[in-house]
Amino acid sequence: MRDTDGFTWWKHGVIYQIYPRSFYDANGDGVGDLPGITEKLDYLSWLGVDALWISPVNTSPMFDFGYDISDYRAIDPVFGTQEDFDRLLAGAHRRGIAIIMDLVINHTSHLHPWFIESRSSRHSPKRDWYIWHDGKKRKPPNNWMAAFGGRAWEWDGATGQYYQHSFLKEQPDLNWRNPAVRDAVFGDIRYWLDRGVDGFRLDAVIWFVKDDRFRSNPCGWGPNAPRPYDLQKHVYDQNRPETHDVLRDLRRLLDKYDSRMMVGETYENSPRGAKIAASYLGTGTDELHLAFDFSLLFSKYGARRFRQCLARWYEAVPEAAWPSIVLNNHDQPRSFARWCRGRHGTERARLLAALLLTARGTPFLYYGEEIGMDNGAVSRRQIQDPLGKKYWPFHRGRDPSRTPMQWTSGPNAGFSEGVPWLPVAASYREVNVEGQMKDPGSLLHFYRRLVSLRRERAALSRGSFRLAGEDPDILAFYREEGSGRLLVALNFSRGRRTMKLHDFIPGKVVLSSAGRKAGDFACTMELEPYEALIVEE
Ligand code: TEU
Repeated sequence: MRDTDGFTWWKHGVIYQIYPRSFYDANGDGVGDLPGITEKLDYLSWLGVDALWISPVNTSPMFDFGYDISDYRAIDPVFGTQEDFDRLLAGAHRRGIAIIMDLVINHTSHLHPWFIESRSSRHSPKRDWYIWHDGKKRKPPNNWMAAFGGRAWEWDGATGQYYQHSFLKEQPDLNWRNPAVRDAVFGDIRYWLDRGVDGFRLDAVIWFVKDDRFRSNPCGWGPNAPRPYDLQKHVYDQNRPETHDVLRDLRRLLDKYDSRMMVGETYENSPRGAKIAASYLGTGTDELHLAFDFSLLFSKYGARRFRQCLARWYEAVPEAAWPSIVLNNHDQPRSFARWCRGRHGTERARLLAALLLTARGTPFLYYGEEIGMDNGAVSRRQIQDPLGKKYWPFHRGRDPSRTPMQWTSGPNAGFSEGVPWLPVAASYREVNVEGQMKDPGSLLHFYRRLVSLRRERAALSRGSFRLAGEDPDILAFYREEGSGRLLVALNFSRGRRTMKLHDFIPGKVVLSSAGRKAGDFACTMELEPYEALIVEE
């Protein structure tokens, strides 16, 4: 891709996540598709993003909406054809945009031919491609739970053994200790690399390898306790050391190609998140290219908390590696719903935009974040997500952050001419791309300005990072590269605040969310309520 002097696309560019079912529906069946993404490439290029991560589009029976793959080499007909994929790839590359596929290899669908063969008999040559185990006195082999509810073990009456699944029972876990599994999956990965795909987002990395002695987990108290899954410490079914071997092998495979990358979903919802994510970066050059620390995403709102998240994350990332920054994805409530509802919502959203796009690390934007999309309301009848179906009303599932992209104020928010697979969120009349494109003062234009600033100022995309001050309401930091030094100051309070900085040198405004003109002089650091200010010294 567009690697030029000092610019590596996955380090210095901006990555945009698309949930393909919900982005744009080109054929009117109510489900977003690949031709829909291709149609919107001009929009994405106008926004200025450097890469798209597209949630899974491979053939799938859709028990988990694509996170259960039954053919790694094929495109599911609901999203289009192989040719549609090639057209998208070519169209993106023409515009200098890289394509990152979602690689779901912790598990397959239970309808993948490998699993069908594996479960056909205890003597099947593919038996050991999955994790089979005898029961203990008619009970599951150990106490492992599935992240999506119930036991991690499903009884197979026909062959008299249990198989293990970290998520749904329709998502049996592959046995990554088996070299034949590596060879087969690596073959499928090579297939996409040879077709020109630029990178992969690796699903569920921390679950790849399980304890070889199948020891039961000790009791514990996790983030969503008393959900049974969080009543144990996941010592033996997560973050096993051998997972690093798999990543090192994968890295060697990718390194045989030019400028390809992989970013791992290194999930953890605890203060250990940064350390765990960073551990999968290996030495910085031998495992993942990028990992996700979800601490910001799970954090409460506020300068102090966000500062602590950044500090921990940067401290954990190895010297030779590179951080990423993320506030949203398809599994969690939208940042707008978490932090920006009510008065001053848009101002708060601007602060988040500035944080995402000026901190050090590759920013990941989630579709709709750039216009301030809120969670949608999804009634019980409309629920699609298996998690919501299972846990309603305690957990309403992940549908609210997956509602259709809001393109216009017209029918179905301009997403589809059919009946959308999920209802559009009520905010679409006021919050949509068409309206915001016409308004230079909109959130969308603010994002676009920030994205282009990163390209103009190497200090923002590549520069060093140093926290400035300890103010409880203001998150401020210096970004420095060569002779360019920028001060970024984000006022998270609803009041006017003056920053005390012993080493502040008055400078020119580069960007302000509170109406100051670029080029004006900032001689004191008095910040308006919720102001994001970038000053060049
Ligand atoms: O997610 C794994 C994961 O950690 C989350 O599922 C998380 O535990 C859950 O969403 C909390 O609500 C990945 C994908 O991102 C997710 O969409 C898939 O459903 C899952 O793997 C299974 O493939």
